[in-house]
Amino acid sequence: MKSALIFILLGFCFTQYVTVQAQNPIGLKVSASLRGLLLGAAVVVKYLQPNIDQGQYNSNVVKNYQLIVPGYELKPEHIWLDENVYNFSDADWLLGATPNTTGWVQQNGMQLRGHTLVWAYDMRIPRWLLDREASITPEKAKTLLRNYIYTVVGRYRGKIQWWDVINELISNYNNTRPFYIANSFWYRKLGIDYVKYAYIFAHEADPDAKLYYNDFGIQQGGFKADRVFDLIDWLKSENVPIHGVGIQWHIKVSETVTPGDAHYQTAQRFIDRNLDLMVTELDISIPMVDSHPVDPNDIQRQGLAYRSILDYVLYFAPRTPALLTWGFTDRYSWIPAATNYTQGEALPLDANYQPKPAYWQMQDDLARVLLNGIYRLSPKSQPSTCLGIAGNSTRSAVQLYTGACNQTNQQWNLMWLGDGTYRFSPQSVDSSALNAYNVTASTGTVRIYEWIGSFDQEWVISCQGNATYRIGPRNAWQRVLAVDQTSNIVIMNSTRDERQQWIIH
Ligand code: 9MR
Repeated sequence: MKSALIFILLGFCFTQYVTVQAQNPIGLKVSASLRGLLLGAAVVVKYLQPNIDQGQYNSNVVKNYQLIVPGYELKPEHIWLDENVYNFSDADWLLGATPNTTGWVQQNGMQLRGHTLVWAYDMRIPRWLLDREASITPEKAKTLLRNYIYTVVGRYRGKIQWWDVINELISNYNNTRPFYIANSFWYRKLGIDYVKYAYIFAHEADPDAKLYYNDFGIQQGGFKADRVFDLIDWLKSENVPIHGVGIQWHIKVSETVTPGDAHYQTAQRFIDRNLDLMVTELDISIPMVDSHPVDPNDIQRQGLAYRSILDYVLYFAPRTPALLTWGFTDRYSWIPAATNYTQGEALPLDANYQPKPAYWQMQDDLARVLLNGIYRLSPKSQPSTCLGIAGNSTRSAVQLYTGACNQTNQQWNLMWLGDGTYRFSPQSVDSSALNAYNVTASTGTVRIYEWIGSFDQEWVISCQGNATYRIGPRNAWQRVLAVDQTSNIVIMNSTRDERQQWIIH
């Protein structure tokens, strides 16, 4: 029985072997928020209107996400109609037109990611600007860029927490320009320095906004990613304000992601440069024929792929504040048309808004990672020890024991609380529960305390992708249960050290 249980538990952690059954779709955002993760999706503003698909588009956004990115409505091609002429109607509907007014975003408790101030391709630069190219001096071009960024970022100052300042700058082809950037109006007028100017202007317009560089095809490292690293190193050496990188993640179902692989290494390289990292445009395409998957098993594989990317995001917390998919329902996705209908069904909800395995896998990964039962908890750094309590009182201290851990004070009754958190009660004093103290102090402590259902007694468990788990207090998600250098049990900031990884067995 016990070994069967362990097998199941390891299965939950080694995602390749898991098939998750349909459950109650509690909504992804509840469980994501407990982990401090913002789950988001690209939306089309006009579909948020209540009459579209009987309100299903709108209600599914509200139920599952805390963050949206307008797929089109904040781009220069949509907003910038002429010099000093702007179309803010959609953006105002989302955010409110003036500092004191709100829009759909605030009214629904959402946050918004701005995409994008500059898209480096001529195809995405307003036509009127290209038409006047011959008569625009470099100085005038710089003024135009400044005015645009000041106007757009300034209008929504304090309402847009993250901006893609530059999107898709690095060309996929060799060329003679610095960092192999794409040719564009801005490059022809201002050279590579326009990139610097864009970040500086955005920072001046909203000093609190986090400024991102966003691109595709860089998640696994390689030539293009190396050029992005070069670009970032240059920007940093010039003291340009850049805070994060958006990796788009438009991938095929055949791309697998496992801890330690090139995807993880690439993420670490960004984080080593003191940048935040977001998955900004995830979709996972399935090969299609006649509007059906070529291989029906791909729908399950896609679920596991979604889960593995969520694992990767959770692994790098708190440097990974958000994961966004590019759309959320197969009803509206750019993939079929962009691939001549050879790829499709790339998102977590199907064309009728029904959850797919991708949805269940994410919900399962975010919410319920372990079954109720009696467990031992061993830190990975000291696997032959286990967590136990030092006395029989309901307020006993917690410490590590060495040995087989067969005593009831060395085993924990793990209970799912139904909302993404768990209670840990020592078997010997089952009326009490593991309780965190001073969770926000530099070092918090733990002991057991009578179970009263307070947030200090509720714990979020995340799989670390290698059969170990991170255990964090509900009310301080960026902090974790850990063993310190002198083997005390403490609460500290997450570093992913082995002292913070728990084998739950
Ligand atoms: O999905 C977007 C589509 O509606 C727009 O017409 C198009 C051009 O603005 O952009 C699409 O979104 C792209 C995103 O802005 C950047 N990465 C690739 C996305 C898919 O093409």
